[in-house]
Amino acid sequence: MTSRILTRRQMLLRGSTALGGLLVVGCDRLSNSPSFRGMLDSAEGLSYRAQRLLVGHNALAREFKEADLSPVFRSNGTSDPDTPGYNALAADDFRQWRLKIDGLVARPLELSLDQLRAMPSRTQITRHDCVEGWSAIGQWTGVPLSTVLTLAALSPSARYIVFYCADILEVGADPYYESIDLIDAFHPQTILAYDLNRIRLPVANGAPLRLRVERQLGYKHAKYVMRIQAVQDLSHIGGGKGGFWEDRGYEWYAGV
Ligand SMILES: Nc1nc2c(c(=O)[nH]1)N[C@H]1C(S)=C(S)[C@@H](COP(=O)(O)O)O[C@H]1N2
Ligand SMILES: [Mo]
Repeated sequence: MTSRILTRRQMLLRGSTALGGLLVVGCDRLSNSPSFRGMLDSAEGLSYRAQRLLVGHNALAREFKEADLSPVFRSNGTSDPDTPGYNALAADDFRQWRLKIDGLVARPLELSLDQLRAMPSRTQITRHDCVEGWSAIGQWTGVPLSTVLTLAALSPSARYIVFYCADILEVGADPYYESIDLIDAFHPQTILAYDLNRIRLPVANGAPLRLRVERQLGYKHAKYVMRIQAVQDLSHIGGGKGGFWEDRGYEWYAGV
């Protein structure tokens, strides 16, 4: 388990003090954005505001010990995207897979799994809470999302991070997608995970890469992530509510 202090120290060692600056700027920008203000004034904004007030921007989700690990980490939602494109990538152990990072960034990126694995990693044992009423404790290893976003150099106008997935959950629908704000995007426990319980992420749990955003409910944790896009607002993406389930009525900010 990497402590927050160690993460900070690692950042300093790497001389990426720009990251801290980016975070502060991100929060300032966010609170001045008209769409963000609008959301805060809505009913949903009430729980978002309460959560942010009570928990604070950088409060950590609880971390557990190895002894607490669930014997099995079940799969939910899509357990295999099973599209021709995904199957071809999986057949080759995702060697041809590339994570695209684009949108409001100065430096669009395409990263292989090996490149992601070569970056500084974070490991955390956390509890996953699904809105359907089950929980599981798992150990996740991956790259902090902040590292990837810093590499891509977010533009000043970026306010949300969108995750596009490989799976289609409903016939005729767009692929699964999700989004988070910059506060969660730069939170130390928000990682792009490639290992679960010390082994490569199984297809059932989102291979080759899935989001962990530990202070929110299960449906925010996008599996099978193919592309990450920085945007200014969410209204033109999918059904306009910021996620596959949000477009079907779930809350966008799903605090645990
Ligand atoms: N791409 C994608 N991501 C997804 C889903 C999905 O169906 N497709 N289901 C969500 C829901 S509701 C939950 S609870 C978790 C389940 O993660 P698991 O399969 O590792 O248990 O993934 C979330 N992310
Ligand atoms: Mo879920």
